[in-house]
Amino acid sequence: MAHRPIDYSLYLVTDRSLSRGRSTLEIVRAAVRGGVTCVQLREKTGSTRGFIEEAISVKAFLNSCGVPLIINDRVDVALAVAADGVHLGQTDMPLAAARSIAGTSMVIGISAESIRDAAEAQAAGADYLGVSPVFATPTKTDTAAPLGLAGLRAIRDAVEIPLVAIGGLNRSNAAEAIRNGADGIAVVSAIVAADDPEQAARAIRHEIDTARRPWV
Ligand code: TZP
Ligand code: MG
Repeated sequence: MAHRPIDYSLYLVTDRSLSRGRSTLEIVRAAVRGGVTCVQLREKTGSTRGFIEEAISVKAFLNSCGVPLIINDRVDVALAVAADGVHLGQTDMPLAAARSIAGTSMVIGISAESIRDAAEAQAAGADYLGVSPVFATPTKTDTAAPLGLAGLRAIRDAVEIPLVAIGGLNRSNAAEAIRNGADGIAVVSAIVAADDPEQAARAIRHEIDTARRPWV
């Protein structure tokens, strides 16, 4: 795919409702200081215009530090702000339709809840998968049953494209997700709702780095 390589290793997914009154930009800035390498803007409520305005301001900051911006659900918003990518679930716009609109320079990530989802998405040209949910989480309620580490490993063995583990990930389980085949750890509440999002990101970053360098 004709886009620059993305470091998925610590992937922040925003959630205004969990931010405890802090702005999304504030959370994103702190998280990037703590070592987040990729940011997905996820706005489930509010206006399209508000989403675009927020995306523009977050993107201006992320561009200044070389961190990519992915937009959740909305191919139109991703295109409007020239985001690096869009993330689509199993009931969002089909991958083929998104690709036909967005072209090959846009990263397209797909949520996979099974080996079948994962294999189909890879065959249809997904750039990466969000493997979901690895652990139980109160943050998203319309999910399938948790895959567990064995489910993550089974998807790892079935596809070659980058996998980002999502659902209940935090500093105590990030390393085992990496050791079971995840290329990245996607986090909502463990960073967004933390007392200190920068420190929370740094602690998860440390776990990921240690798991990737088992000889250290
Ligand atoms: N997709 C699958 S699980 C999930 C999303 C957006 C929520 C993950 O949130 P948390 O707080 O990191 O468990
Ligand atoms: Mg979606």
